[in-house]
Amino acid sequence: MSTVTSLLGAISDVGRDAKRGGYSRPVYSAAELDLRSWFIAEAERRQLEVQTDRNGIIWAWYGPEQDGSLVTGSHLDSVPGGGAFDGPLGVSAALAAVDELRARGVQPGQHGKRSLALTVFPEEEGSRFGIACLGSRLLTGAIDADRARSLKDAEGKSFAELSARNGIAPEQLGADPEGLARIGQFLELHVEQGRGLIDMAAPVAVAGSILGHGRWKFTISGQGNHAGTTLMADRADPMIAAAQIVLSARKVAAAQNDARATVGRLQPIPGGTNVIASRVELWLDVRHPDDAVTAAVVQKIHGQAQIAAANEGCTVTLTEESFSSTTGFDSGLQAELQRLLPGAPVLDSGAGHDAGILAPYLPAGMLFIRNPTGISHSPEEAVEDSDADYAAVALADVLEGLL
Ligand code: HGY
Ligand code: MN
Ligand code: MN
Repeated sequence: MSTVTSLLGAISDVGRDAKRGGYSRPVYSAAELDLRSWFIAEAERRQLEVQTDRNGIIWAWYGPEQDGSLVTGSHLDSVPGGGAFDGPLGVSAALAAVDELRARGVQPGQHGKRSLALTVFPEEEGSRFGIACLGSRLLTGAIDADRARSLKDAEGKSFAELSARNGIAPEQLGADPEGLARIGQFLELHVEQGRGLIDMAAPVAVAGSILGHGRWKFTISGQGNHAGTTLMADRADPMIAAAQIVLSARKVAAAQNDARATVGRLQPIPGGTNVIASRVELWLDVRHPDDAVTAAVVQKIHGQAQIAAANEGCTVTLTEESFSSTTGFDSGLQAELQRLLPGAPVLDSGAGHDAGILAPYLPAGMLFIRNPTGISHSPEEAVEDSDADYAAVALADVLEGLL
């Protein structure tokens, strides 16, 4: 069994979700903290110098900590009911690549070579505090630190509180130019979250770009009431407007080439079987290569939501929670990756990644590893052992070539 499959095997029971299937590993949950400890132990076993920075990003140094280093990593948090590979594959492949480099006698930080650092970014999925790639946004200053501190999870706990509980001083959260200067180039290896590599019959691809994407929250307010004593004509039921928003998201996006719109999360309040909801909160994820089209899609859905709410005697508000423009990766680094991985196709990503947040600040790139189901953010996400083995070798080849 390869190092990658044995590393992933060692964490295969951490954060299993019996209700949803797959894994639920929200940032700073017991499961994600276990994964952090696992990573730190594996890094220390490899004599890497480990530290957690003021934004909760874990750095494991192979060679002296220095500016302009080569950095590779991913994340360990998951979506609710997610797969085993989204995040942990990149982290495990990075650990296995360290073994590979050592076996090849490659010594980062010596003989004129740059140092190598492995990183784990917190809250990449934004599943607990709502903002995707929160850790890399904090590092780069792409999110206001006060806004980050005040983000709340479903139980009303703030990111500041959870950070403090895990040894991260809330007042220290925020842009970290010294940390950013440590990264000369960033490379993230990630499971492919679609069917591209299946259709191309290739084990690895080099990333070309990341599709622009954002998250918007709709709050529909009506009149909470009794399901039995309230006649149909007397209702202002926010669930009715919410249902029409879900349908309009599908209709509007389906009519717009290349657009994607999803409502994956909808919360009636109070949420009783025999209760007409007083309020419904739902979250819309919209993606398109052209940011102006994304905005137009959201606006159209919002317009239809206002009509649906008015027809039901309800009101609706819309808040943008996060947005990332379509991001092209550094062409020079992309060319290097293609040179070091002859024959690897270039694949654009419909999924967001920390590498995409870093890309406007420094040369960043990604490698995608084949997923035979083409399914992700679901327990059916998969990577064949042979491709997992190959991931470590491909990453080591690229790191050796870039060092
Ligand atoms: O949502 C995304 O695109 C990524 O998986 N965080
Ligand atoms: Mn991911
Ligand atoms: Mn993901």
